[in-house]
Amino acid sequence: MSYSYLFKYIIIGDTGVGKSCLLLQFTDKRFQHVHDLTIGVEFGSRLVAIGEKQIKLQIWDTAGQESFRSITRSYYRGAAGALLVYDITRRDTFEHLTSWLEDARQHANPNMTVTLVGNKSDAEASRVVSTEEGEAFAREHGLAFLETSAQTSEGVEEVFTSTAAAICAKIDDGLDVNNESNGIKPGYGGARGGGIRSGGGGVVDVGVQPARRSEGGCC
Ligand SMILES: Nc1nc2c(ncn2[C@@H]2O[C@H](COP(=O)(O)OP(=O)(O)OP(=O)(O)O)[C@@H](O)[C@H]2O)c(=O)[nH]1
Ligand SMILES: [Mg+2]
Repeated sequence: MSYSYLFKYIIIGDTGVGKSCLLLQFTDKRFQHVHDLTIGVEFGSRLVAIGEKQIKLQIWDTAGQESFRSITRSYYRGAAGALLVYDITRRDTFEHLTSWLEDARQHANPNMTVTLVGNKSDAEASRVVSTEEGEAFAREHGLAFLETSAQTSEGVEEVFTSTAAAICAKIDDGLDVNNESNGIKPGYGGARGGGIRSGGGGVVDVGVQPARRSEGGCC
């Protein structure tokens, strides 16, 4: 199947927040009840439509356990998008977000688009982090924000596609699609022109563009 661009994503956040389940729901529309601890890094991919363009998402699901942190860090480089996930039923996973952002700032491409994801929104009775707290953290750090449930699939499609839309907006603003360190590769069979300027760069805000701002443009 042809696509206009390939975007590389990473999913990061503490162990048990639901990173692998989010990926499984997005790629296979399934939910897994047991915590099958990720060892190192797993991988998935899927096409999404952004406007009239097909975008292939190549998604790296990292291990949240502290002991794998150095492996995880090596996957930041060359990622166009990151989903930074916490669990709305576990405050420690929310409190660790600044440390994850610090890692991203140190190891990722400065153009990387980061979306904050409050997962397990189905578990309302066990919620300890309010939606407002998530929104405030995202606002403070210039991130897009969504709550999701990998169990019911609520918000899952949107979190992946809105991040892709934000990356498309950066391409429209001149992000170099031929520089692989930006985590983007032109595909085949899709338009490579169509208003896209390449080689411009100029977006240097450490992955803090809101992910929901683009609905058209290049993609
Ligand atoms: N209720 C509920 N449980 C979830 C949700 N997402 C994941 N879980 C559960 O949370 C546990 C951990 O999910 P995983 O996706 O394996 O967590 P992870 O973030 O990949 O963990 P590591 O691989 O160790 O980093 C599992 O028991 C899942 O069934 C959700 O949206 N709602
Ligand atoms: Mg996992």
